[in-house]
Amino acid sequence: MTLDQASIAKLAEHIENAELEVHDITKITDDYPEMDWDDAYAIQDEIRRRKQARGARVVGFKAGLTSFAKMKQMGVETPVFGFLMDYFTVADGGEVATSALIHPKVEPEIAFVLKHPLQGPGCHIGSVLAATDFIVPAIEVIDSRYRDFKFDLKSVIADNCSSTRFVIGASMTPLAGLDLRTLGVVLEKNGQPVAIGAGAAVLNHPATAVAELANHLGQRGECLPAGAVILSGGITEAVSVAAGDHVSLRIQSLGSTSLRFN
Ligand code: OOG
Ligand code: MG
Repeated sequence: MTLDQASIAKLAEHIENAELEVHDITKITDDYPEMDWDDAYAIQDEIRRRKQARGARVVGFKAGLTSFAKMKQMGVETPVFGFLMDYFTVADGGEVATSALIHPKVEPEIAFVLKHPLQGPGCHIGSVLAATDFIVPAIEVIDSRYRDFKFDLKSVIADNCSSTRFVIGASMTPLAGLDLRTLGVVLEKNGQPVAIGAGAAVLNHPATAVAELANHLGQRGECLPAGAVILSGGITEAVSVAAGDHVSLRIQSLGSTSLRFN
């Protein structure tokens, strides 16, 4: 850690205000170039604490920057981890108000729901497969608070990895008999396919991203709880959206989900 508690609290407030007041900010490493990974996650934790103090609940966790397409798009090379709050949830087929967002993008993901909690360190793909109850298709809406969606890893971690909304499909698919690596993924905007991929794009198998997330949480004395939504990371690059857009995701064998931006 290089930052004191007062600076962490100040930066958390600064970033969270950008979310709540819907305006962009310059990346925080411009002003705090010496900050380290622990500082970045401490700021993210403080944003989570602020939301919980206002009565919001954590409903899930996410891994991000887990596919080569996303790493290339954002110019980074390591996964990052964040949390999902109750008010990020959009009903399947529901609406998202663009007036509450800065410059939203959507990305196709496979979401996991566990039947047993996963406690790292030491989780691997097998632990994740054994603990998984079912998987569902998910569209994550991301909205970096940083100007022009430009950031480095420490800045994006502090900003809870650009998290803002997500929708999941309503059919629960068990893993038995599925090879997640070869599941085809088609994201459509206004009826046109805009991003196409397969599960293997995420670290060769999306369950690997969930294992890394559990190990990350484990280092911090937390676990991945049963029943929570776990986003394993964008399979393709993220696609910009605007008011009026309808976005739908179809994943082979998993069904579909959609949302509309108003
Ligand atoms: C960071 C969030 C990345 C994913 O699935 O890769 C993410 C960003 O690209 O703004 O959620
Ligand atoms: Mg994502």
